[in-house]
Amino acid sequence: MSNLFCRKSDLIVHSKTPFNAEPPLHRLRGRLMTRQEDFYVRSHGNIPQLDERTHRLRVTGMVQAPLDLSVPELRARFPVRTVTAVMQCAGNRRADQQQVRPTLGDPWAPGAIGNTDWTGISLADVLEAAGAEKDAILHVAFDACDEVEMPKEGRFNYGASIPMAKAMAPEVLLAFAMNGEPLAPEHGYPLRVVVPGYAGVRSPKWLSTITVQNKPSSNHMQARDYKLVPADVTEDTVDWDKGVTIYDMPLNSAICEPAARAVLKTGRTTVRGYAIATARDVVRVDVSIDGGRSWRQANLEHDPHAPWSWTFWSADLDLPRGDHELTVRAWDSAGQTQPAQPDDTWNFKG
Ligand SMILES: Nc1nc2c(c(=O)[nH]1)N[C@H]1C(S)=C(S)[C@@H](COP(=O)(O)O)O[C@H]1N2
Ligand SMILES: [Mo]
Repeated sequence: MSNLFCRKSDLIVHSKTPFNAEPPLHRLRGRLMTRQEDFYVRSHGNIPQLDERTHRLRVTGMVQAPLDLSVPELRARFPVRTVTAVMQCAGNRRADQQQVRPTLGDPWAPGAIGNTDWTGISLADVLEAAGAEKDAILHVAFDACDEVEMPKEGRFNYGASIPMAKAMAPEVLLAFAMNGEPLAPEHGYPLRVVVPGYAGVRSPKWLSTITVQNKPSSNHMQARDYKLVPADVTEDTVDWDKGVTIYDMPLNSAICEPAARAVLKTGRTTVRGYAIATARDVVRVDVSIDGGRSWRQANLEHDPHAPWSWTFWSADLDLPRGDHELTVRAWDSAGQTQPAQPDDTWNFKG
């Protein structure tokens, strides 16, 4: 663990056990490809210390030929590929919702997100080799090595699932490297799932088992958490079976610079941030200096070869003397934009 605190010493730590931390926003916005040491960490349990030579991945369930392979065996047997993609926690920017009303969960600023080159093998290739049934109504469940402990549920291994249609998509990886470096222990060494476009919760780290099955994972993370509920539902009244499972993440954008409540010189200021539209493209970003009464367009920076990557935006603004409320909103390629008021998306889970 001491190595972890050295590597991640520059992050804003929300909790030490389990370890949850995010980078300062100016560093996050400093590079299109987030460095591993700047990459947020979201963990629900311990950080297992595993060895890629002894760690095994099992593929089971509705498959003709179950597999049991080490990471070197996976690497040798399947084509290795790299996908540039954002990983984002479903709780990213929760601190903004908490300004509306309190919620459960850590107060993530806009730093629970990162963009990197993930290198690994396609989940689709592994499912193919196992002779998996591929009906679109099926689900692919993942189990991990870390142990989560909760007051009511007790101790259990982290797990989640994704629908078969997404599992067969070429961008979904079993990854062993970030930006060409082996995964750090806190990011899932030696093997993790990466589901571009989906909330981070569906991308288990320290992957041990893949199960093809006819229903979503029954793991707490899938069945009793990470679901979208309306604003009138509370911790006491929530019916998790009625919540909508968070898979694809919504359109989002954030201001990284200047920092909130910054005191600036009068005159020209460059405002910078990121925007994401997951499966769609960000086509426009608007910035306002009067809390959303008037808008002007920002410049966009996006790698056209990396559809799962984020979009960086910037705008040079002339700020007269006085207080200014800076606001940003992104537009996606379907012409949709973000809600005008933070209250519109508030829920007790944040
Ligand atoms: N095994 C395991 N996988 C996990 C988690 C976890 O706690 N345990 N957290 C998930 C959540 S909620 C997120 S947002 C991402 C965070 O990945 P990172 O820590 O590499 O940034 O991992 C996901 N995969
Ligand atoms: Mo998350």
